[in-house]
Amino acid sequence: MTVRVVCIGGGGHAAVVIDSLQEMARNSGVNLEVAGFTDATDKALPILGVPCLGTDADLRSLISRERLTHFIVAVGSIKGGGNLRAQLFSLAEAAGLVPFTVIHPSSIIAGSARIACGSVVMAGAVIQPRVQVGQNVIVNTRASLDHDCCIGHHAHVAPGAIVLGGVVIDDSCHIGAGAIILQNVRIGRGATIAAGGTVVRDVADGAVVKGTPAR
Ligand code: JB2
Repeated sequence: MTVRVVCIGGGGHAAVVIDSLQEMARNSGVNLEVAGFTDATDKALPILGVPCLGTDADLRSLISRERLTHFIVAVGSIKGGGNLRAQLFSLAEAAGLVPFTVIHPSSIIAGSARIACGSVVMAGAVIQPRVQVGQNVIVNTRASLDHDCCIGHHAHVAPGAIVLGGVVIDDSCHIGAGAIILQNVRIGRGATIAAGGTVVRDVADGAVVKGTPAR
């Protein structure tokens, strides 16, 4: 079977997702084709040779016309508590597509870790034993998740973030670039940790914290 993936979104994050898909296609043995992407406008320029197929409203007709089988949400922004990424995930599933999981070949993932469908693990990321990653999560470039972490659906762990053992990150959180989350801390649903922050204690649902220690 040929996997024909459409990316939902056509900005900077989509470029990184498409590059990772192209690396997978070259290295994974999966019969994988990146068919194109949808964007807010159907006039977007190609990304890394991959064409804009239209807008999300075109998805149902694109499935038969482009023989699409799978999708990946390729909008990175989670402004508004992660709703856009969650909404796009539901929309593409409702159209009849299956979420595809993107694993860059240069990432390191322990055999006992579990990555749910529709998530992306970017170049250089490290995921240690017994970690659980939910659906539609971004584990971005060189982020690391140590043993026994649990990452909720639609969360984004930005480049270079370091999440120590036993941390729980609830749905739709944003862990900023270079942030450090100390072991066994719980980050509440929809919380944002600013880039470079160091989290030493639990963070409430929806809170925005920054600095060292983050507050
Ligand atoms: O509803 C939508 C929609 N809304 C915006 N459907 C679809 N299919 N696409 C949508 N978009 C598109 O997302 C915009 O037209 C635009 O092409 C793209 C957003 O691009 P931008 O480069 O502004 O952001 P991004 O989400 O791709 O990347 C952000 O997040 C990444 C994790 C940036 O902050 C990056 O620097 C960051 N690495």
